[in-house]
This record gives sequence, structure tokens and C-alpha cells, in this order.
Amino acid sequence: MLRILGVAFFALVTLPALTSPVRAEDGYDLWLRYRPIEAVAQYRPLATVIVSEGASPSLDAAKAELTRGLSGLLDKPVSAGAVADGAVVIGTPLSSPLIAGLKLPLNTLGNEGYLIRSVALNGHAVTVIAANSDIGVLYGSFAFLRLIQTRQPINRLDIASAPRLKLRLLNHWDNLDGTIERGYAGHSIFDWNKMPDYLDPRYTVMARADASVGINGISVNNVSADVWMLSSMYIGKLAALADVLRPYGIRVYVAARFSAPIELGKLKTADPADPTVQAWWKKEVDSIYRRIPDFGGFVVKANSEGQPGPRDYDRTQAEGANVIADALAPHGGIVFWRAFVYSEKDPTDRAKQAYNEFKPLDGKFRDNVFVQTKNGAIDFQPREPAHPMFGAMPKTNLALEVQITKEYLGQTTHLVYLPVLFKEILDWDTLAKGKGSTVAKVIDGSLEGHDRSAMVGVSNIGDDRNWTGAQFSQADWYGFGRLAWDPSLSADGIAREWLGMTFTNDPAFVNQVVPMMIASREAVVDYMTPLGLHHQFATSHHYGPGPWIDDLARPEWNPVYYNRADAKGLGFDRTPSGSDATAQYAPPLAKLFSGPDIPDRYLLWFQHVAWDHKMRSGRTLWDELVVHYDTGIATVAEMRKAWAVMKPYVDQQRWSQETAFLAIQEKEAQWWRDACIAYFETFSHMPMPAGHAPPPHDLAYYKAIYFPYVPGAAPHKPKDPVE
Ligand code: GCV
Repeated sequence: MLRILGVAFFALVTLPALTSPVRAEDGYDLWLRYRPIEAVAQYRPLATVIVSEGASPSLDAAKAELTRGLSGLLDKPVSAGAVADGAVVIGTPLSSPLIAGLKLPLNTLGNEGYLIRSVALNGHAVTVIAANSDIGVLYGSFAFLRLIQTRQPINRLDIASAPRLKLRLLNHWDNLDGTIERGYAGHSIFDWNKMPDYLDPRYTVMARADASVGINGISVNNVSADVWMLSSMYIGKLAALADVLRPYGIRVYVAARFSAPIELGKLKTADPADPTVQAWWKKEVDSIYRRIPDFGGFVVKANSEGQPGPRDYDRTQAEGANVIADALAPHGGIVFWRAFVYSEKDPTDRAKQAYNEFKPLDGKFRDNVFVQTKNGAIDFQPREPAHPMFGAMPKTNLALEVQITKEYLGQTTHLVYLPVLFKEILDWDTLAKGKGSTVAKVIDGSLEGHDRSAMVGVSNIGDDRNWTGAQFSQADWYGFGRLAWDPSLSADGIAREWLGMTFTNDPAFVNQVVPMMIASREAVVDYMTPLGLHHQFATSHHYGPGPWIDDLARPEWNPVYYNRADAKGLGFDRTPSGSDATAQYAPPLAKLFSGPDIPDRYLLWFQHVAWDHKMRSGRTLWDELVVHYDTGIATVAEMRKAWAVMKPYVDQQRWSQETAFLAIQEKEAQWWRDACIAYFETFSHMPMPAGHAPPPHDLAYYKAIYFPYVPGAAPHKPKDPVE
């Protein structure tokens, strides 16, 4: 057994207990593959027939999923029928007299929870999947299938589950022309040109996958929004899409452009205090609800990266959000107002700007507004301390926004299992109301007694055959949904489930691949931005390293702004002697981050540290930095080895693709390390620590690396080509 960073990789492999060769797969079926299980004989008597009284689109979806799933898993047709031994009886007390007669304790499950219980019914041993709503039944059906997919016993079940967060949303950053901002899995899945007349069957498959993990809303377009999305033409298309998603409990939302009253409404202003603007939003919203009665609401990116917003009229973020919220409120709609706001004019440390702008507005937002806050104060970096707004806005509904697409984490080919990152943030203790004031408790509403709760993930879905560009990126979509349902789940447990459903439950496989997935997150931190470094990415597309970049229009777009490398040392001084961003955290954290006890992982985020500073390990900062870069590469090398011996357990197609991707990851980890060291050594002037090789090329070589086209970046004119 190999150990890296305390993570065990099992090199001992037993051959899989397969009766037939592993069938080629392309990943299209995601974690809903429903391939026959090994022990069909044990499970078949426990799922013989599906009993469903009443009918509704969601109940029909549940029935269809159980039919598909059970028939596949048990390798025999399982269809609808009457109560018998082994029946799976689904429904609500309202739709099913059988369920009503059982008088099940459903009162704590809310509108989306479910109960799965083994009971006796009319003298037969059956499993009931019961809920207060049809969508709860659908969620329960997926959960029941998951039990079989992960080979759990199903003979004595008593499971009750309800989501801890009420709104669990994906934000698709899809442009209406089919490109995706920060999309690494092909083009947009939404084929707007053919809607509303043609609705690609993939929308239904996506809805099934979303529902299987409890995602209950999607916003369909890029937050840097195209105003056309609000036009009557596109709302008509959206209404057709909403009809497809509705049975799966998924509401549609739209990213709205703040200046829509001008561009679409032909008004002279979008000033939220202007009565004509208020009337315009009301009219627009009313007309949307006439066509989509359960429309979810809007996501708004305002006064951020060139987007229009209330500041253009000297109004606050709250005034901007509220005008839209007021239009939505009569219909039960929501505004997700993004806190990702930083100004091209404000010289304040970018990490402080959102807090500075939003904190004074605490209590000023309408109740149907969420302030949608990224996990960290900069921008979806491999590691960030939690955003200081969590815990600091007690009178505001805060939604956590994480990025499922891997803009800053190697994009398509790097295996980085994101639930580890998501958990780090959910479990982060803000200390806002004493110990245990975690981000999870902030966003589930329990810390401050809010009724509303939400978590949002920037989608990684595209029209690639395998949906997410890489097999392992499916785990990030899956894990996001599972954590939004229950933030207390472990990243390890989610990985086990997902691997079992997506590949095989063979312990020799799962026990080998789980540690590899868990280690992958720290690996990317190590080889890209160790010890609290951040935003060291190449310009615009963020693919590859660029720590030397210093010539972009805005200071905070330049990596040098964040690394602050100089002759003395490295890191951004955010202590009271620097930008004082530490003061935005609860006092004990502010003290920790400003002082000598700061954890290594956040060191260079908060402090400017001398090159020869003695670290906890006894090494100098310089040596420690190099060791981290090399540890990152070594971890990827171990991941490659671990995956290589998994060949017997995985079909050729998926195994080979991941094998190639891991090789790319290792090569690029090396590139990251070499380029960063080549740059930082021009300041440290220190020798490489013993046993660590210098970069094979000089800095000019790394600076010259240039990619004219990278997926996910905005269209642009590249530099002239070189021969
Ligand atoms: C949609 C980062 C990304 C942008 C993105 C922005 C945001 O800056 O690089 O592509 O824009 O975040 O979250 O609004």
C-alpha cells in the first residue's frame, strides 16, 4: 500500500469476479446505467412488481424509472401490477389509498422528502416508497434504486430523508449561440434554435440525472446575460423546456440582464427607483408566469465584469435586487442576486470588495432575494478560505455558489474530485455565533432561523457524449446534488456511491479509486497554487500558469496582484498591516489569519512571507513551496498508477480515456510547477532544495507558451500565429 499525504492507495489488486468481459461504454448513461447486478437471485424476490395508484407526470416518471432501473438491475422485466410479495408500492396518501391506509409518519418529510420502508401490506411483504408529494415519490424511487445500485440490503428498510436545502440549483453558463462560458464538455445542450418544436430527448435524460440527486432548478443561460433570453420568443422556447423538466421537479430560471428595461423595454433607464422601470419588470414577469406558471425566477449578475447594475444609477445592490424581487413576489418567484461584484475603479483589495458592498445592506433585501455568494472571495480557485460574507449577513438569505465546471482546476482533463472542495467550504466554521457556525448552517437557514435555503452549482454539462467532458467530472455533478440535499454527507461516501453506480461496486476497485479521488483535490492545490497562492492563471482562458502576468487592463486581473512576489518574499498581506481583509472574518479567525499560527494552507492568501521564513516543517518558505509543487505531481503520478491497474474492472473505452487524461494531467502538473518555480526563483534567488530538480527551461520558455483557442473562453482574436 502506498501512502501519499496520508492517503492510502492500494496497489494489491484482485481480479474482478466477472462472468463476461466488461462491455464498452461511453459514459452517456451516467450513474443511471442499471446494468445487471451480480446477486440477482437475492434481490429479485424483493422487487417483483411496481404498484402505483393514481397518475401524474411525476408519478409516471417514478414508475418509468423503477421499471427501467429494476428491469436492468435485476435482469428481468419488472412492470406495474397488483400487490404481491416483493411489490414496490409507491405513492402519496393523496394518490394512493394503499399508502394512505398505512398511516406512515410522513409529517416531518416536507414537500420533497420520502420514506422507504419494508412493511406488510394485505398479507404481503412489500417495500413502500411514500411521500407527501409526487416529486418526493420520484426522489424516493431514485434512492431505492441507488440502494440496489450500491448493493445495499433492501429487505428491512426504514429510511426517511428530506433535503436540508430547499433550493438546489444548477446555473448553466450557456450562451444562446450554443457556446458555454467556462464549458469544457462541448456545446450547450440547449438547442434553442429548434425549440419549441423539437425538444431533444437529452433534456429528459438530463432531468432524470438532476432529479436523481435532488436538483430542483436550473437557470438556463449565462449569468453574463443576453437580453434575448427575456424576449417573448425565448420565453416561448423556455416554456416548452419547462414542460419537459416539470415532471422531474425541476423549475426553470433565467439569468436576467439588469438593463433589460432599456434594451427590451425601450425605456430610457433601468434605474430601479424609476416607476416605469418597476412597471416594466412587473409586466415582464407577469407575462412570463402566464406562460410558465411555476417559473423559478432570475439570477442576476450586476455591476460585475462589465455587466450593468444598480450602481450605474447610484443605487444599492439591494435596491437593484428588490425591484425585480417585487415583481416576482406575487408569483412566488426568487431572485438570486450575485455577490460576485468588484469594481474596475475601486483600488481596495478585490477580496474585500463584495463584503464591503453587501455587509452594510444586511436586512435590506426582500425576503425572496438570495444573495448568491461564491465559496471564496476571489473566484473558484483550487483553494480559497470561505467567503467572509458567510456568517456576516445574519438578516439576509445567503446562497452558496460553487463551480462544478473546472475553470481553474485544469478544465477537462484534470481529475479533481470537487466534493472534497465543496465539503471544505460547507464544514468551514465561520464562528459567527460561536463554535459550530458552519457555512452549511448559514445556508440551510438554521444558524439565523431563515426559512429559505439554497445552494447553487455552476454546471459542467455540455453536449459531449459523456455529458461532462471527462468521466470523473460526472462525479462533481453527482456530488453537488447529493451535498445540496444533505451537506453532512461525506466526500468519501459520495465517491463510493458514484463509483459503484458508474463503474463497479467491486471493493478491489472502489477501495483503490476512492483514495485517488480524495487525494486529487489536494494534488491540484499543490501543483497549481500551494500554500494559499491564488489566481496564478494564464490570461482570459485560465488554462495553464501565468504567475508573471502584469500587463492586463485592471490590476486585479493580473496574477502578480495576487502573488506579490518580490525580493523579500511571497504572498498577499491581508493582515492589519496590509489590506486588513482578515478583519472581515470573526475575531478569532481574523487573529488566526493575521498571526503566526495561520494554517499553512492559507498562509500566502493572508500574509506576505519572507523567502527564508521557517515553516512548521522546519523548511524555508522557498523549499516548502517547491516540495508542495513536487508533491502535487507525485500524487498525480500515483493516481495514474492506481488507475492503470484498474483496467480489468473498467470497460476499455472509459478506462483508456481516463488513462490518457491522467497522463495529460501529470504533464501539465509538471508544467505548472516548472513555470511557477522558474518565475518565483527570479525573486527568491535561492537554490533548489536537495533532491528537487530545477525547471528544465528558462522563464522565457514558459512565458512564450501560448494557446490561441481554448474551450470555454469568450470569442477573441488570437495573436498572430508563429511558424
Ligand atoms: C460568467 C469568473 C469567470 C467568468 C464568469 C465570472 C462570474 O470571472 O472567469 O467567466 O463569468 O467568474 O462568475 O460571473
